Amino acid sequence: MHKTYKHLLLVLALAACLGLISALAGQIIVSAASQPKTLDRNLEPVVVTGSNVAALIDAPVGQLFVYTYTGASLGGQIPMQVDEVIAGGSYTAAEDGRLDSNDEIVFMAADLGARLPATVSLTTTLPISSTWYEIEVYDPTVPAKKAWAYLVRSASLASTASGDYAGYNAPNRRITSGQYTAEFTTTHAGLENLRLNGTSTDILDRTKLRVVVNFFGTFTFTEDDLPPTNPNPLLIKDGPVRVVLQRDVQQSFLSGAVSANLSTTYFAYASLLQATARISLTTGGISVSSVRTSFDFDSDAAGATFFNANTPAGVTINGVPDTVAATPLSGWFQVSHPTGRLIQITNSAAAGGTRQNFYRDNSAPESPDTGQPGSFGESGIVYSGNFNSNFVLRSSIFFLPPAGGGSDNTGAVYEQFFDHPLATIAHLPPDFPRVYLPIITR
Ligand SMILES: [Ca+2]
Ligand SMILES: [Ca+2]
Ligand SMILES: [Ca+2]
Ligand SMILES: [Ca+2]
Repeated sequence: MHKTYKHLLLVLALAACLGLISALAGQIIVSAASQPKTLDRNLEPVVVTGSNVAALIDAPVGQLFVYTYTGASLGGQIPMQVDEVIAGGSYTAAEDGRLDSNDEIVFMAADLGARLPATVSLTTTLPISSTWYEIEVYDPTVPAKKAWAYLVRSASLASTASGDYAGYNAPNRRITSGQYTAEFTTTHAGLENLRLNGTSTDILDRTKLRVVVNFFGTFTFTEDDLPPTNPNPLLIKDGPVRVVLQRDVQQSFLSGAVSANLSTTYFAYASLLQATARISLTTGGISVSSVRTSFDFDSDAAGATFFNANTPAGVTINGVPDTVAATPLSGWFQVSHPTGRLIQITNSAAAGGTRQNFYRDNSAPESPDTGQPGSFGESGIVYSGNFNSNFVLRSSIFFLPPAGGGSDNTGAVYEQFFDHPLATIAHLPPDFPRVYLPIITR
């Protein structure tokens, strides 16, 4: 065979071979299946810290966007926000505008999608940096349940996500979402005026506090003894995904012999209100015999059913006393009302001491009474014994639609969610065509 002809054959064979590889590669792109979304926890946020996505550290926060994949094509952006955190752990409206390790990228689990096939290149689809992350989200209680989102950086993209899940009206000190409104009142230090699922019925009298101190007699301090408007809740951020509020209250009693510092961070999401309270008590040797925190509902809550771990069949809130066991401590309670369901979960373990359930359904006033007379399904926790003077209390309230038949008692499910938040794994994925094209064309 002629040498040149042999050479030509070799080139043709090589070309055919390359063509075959390209065709195979093309086929893989077409046929690669995406993994469907199986995660079904839809009321919770996904929180990714800067340290989870280290390759994006120092990116201007306005250049970060989150996309999802529908299972057939790249979906749009989903609502997200970046909340900046300073070294001490406080949220701030003004750090440096750049992602650092403790800043938080937040979006909602309900908005997540399917897994992008490994063969789809985001960098050839979107005008983005070659550094982007696949965020895999899974339910730690059922790890096979997963969903995905894609965190990208771009100097040229604009935010196109629609949706604003929670807002804050500062003059009325009101948190508003489609699922609930709640107000920090000006009449006492706490919450009142709670309305569920867009209805006008206010089912909450107020949140209450009772501190019983022994000092040449027994004194009971209430939420009315705390400053109601000084300070006001400080709005840190009213973003599309969550409202971040901070409230720091300092108050002393008995001419300064007893003082309390209460620093609370609130996150208000569409169907979830989270609070983290740092509590510090200085008692100067004076005995604090008990502290009680509770939610007192009002007569408009009458007819609702109260559940907790000890009361699985429920009792009717109607101002007529019921038997609800004080022990063992239930980590949650649920109130089911025709306007919706509310489930509160509290992790009080860090308080130490003796903790018991408090429940009072009695239209007769207690002594001292605060707010509207009497108690309607008033429920909370009583702290006594040798509890700690410095501790962190974490709590969440889930707001659900009215019960739609079947078993209505779902508090234990949400306690599991509270105890096991959604987990994330951030992958820096190989960008498939960019990896393989150089091998083919070399
Ligand atoms: Ca920071
Ligand atoms: Ca920062
Ligand atoms: Ca009752
Ligand atoms: Ca009351």
